[in-house]
Amino acid sequence: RKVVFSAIQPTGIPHLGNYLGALSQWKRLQDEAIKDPNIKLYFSVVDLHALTVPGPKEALVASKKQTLAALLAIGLDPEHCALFYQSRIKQIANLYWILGCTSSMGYLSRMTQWKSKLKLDADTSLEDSRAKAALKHGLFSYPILQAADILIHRATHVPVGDDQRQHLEFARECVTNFNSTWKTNCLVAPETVIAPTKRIMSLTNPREKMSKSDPKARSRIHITDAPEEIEKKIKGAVTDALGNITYDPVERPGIANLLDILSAFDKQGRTPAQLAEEFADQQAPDLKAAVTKALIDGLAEIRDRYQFFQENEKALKDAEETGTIRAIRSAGNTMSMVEKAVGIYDFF
Ligand code: AQP
Repeated sequence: RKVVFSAIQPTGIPHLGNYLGALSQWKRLQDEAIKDPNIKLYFSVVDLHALTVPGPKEALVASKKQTLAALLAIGLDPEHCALFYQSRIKQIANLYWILGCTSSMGYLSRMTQWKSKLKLDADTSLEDSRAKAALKHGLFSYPILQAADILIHRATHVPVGDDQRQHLEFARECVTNFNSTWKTNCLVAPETVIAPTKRIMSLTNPREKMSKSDPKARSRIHITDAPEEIEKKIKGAVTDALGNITYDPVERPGIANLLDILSAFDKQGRTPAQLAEEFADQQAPDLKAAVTKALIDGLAEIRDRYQFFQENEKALKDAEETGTIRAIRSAGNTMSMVEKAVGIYDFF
């Protein structure tokens, strides 16, 4: 039995990093699951997580729709995987609370993402009580919510980017704490599956990862960008003045990023280093032209399908409904076991 869970935040249309680092792997897993009925897939749009950075509710509603349409556009099929909004699975919040009762504050305080947030605020003003008040509990405890997302389906495999490694370790810690406290084995420790593709970097600052929340729209390629947008963004991508093409992610991150992208879309499956050799006598504009063409061709089908799903709300609703029913069934089974284990299942 292989149960796969993975998730994406509805914080905007997915970009090339989300696609190459996560979503394309989801599609590959679906291809496997079609051949093997022992593989079950749960892919969630985690809208409760998005609330850790509050924004206008209209923006969240729009982003949820865009994200779901993008998942369908890349070829995920509700017949073969459960696609659903996190907030529709009410059992997740129940499990979140129960896990929280056996989670260590110390462990949560040591999470890199929390520490970097603390440091950021400490740099602003250590003594400023307003800065401390601005730190929200949701940001501190969201690894528990993430653990609940995974454990509610008794997932065995969780494909994620490298930045999520520590949170997966925490989810396994939740399983150990829960199972040993309640003398049960009903929760399953998930395995972390790190995406094979490297991190895709920002086009405007290739030392930072490409991100949905970067205020510079030019820093990322959305998987739904029109050919002209792709051309403009790649033309403006920051490279260097060293001339010729070599693959050196440390010294030449901008060029290396373009080679990584080209390699990911290369029909012949050439590595970034092999592509660098092919382009050895050429210049950055030649490489950029090749990347632009590869992206326009490689994303064309996704763009068309996205348009279709954006305009067909019924198709979106049907897909989400099918996934939600499946996810609620799976979550309900786990929660019955969990409630029995802790003693809140029976009326008397
Ligand atoms: N640049 C990236 N390269 C490779 N993989 C990436 N992922 C994100 N950025 C890159 C992977 O995409 C999956 C879904 O990400 P998410 O939306 O849940 O959150 P994130 O990692 O925080 O992504 P963003 O784009 O940076 O969003 P914002 O700006 O909203 O925080 C994850 O598996 C992630 O590793």
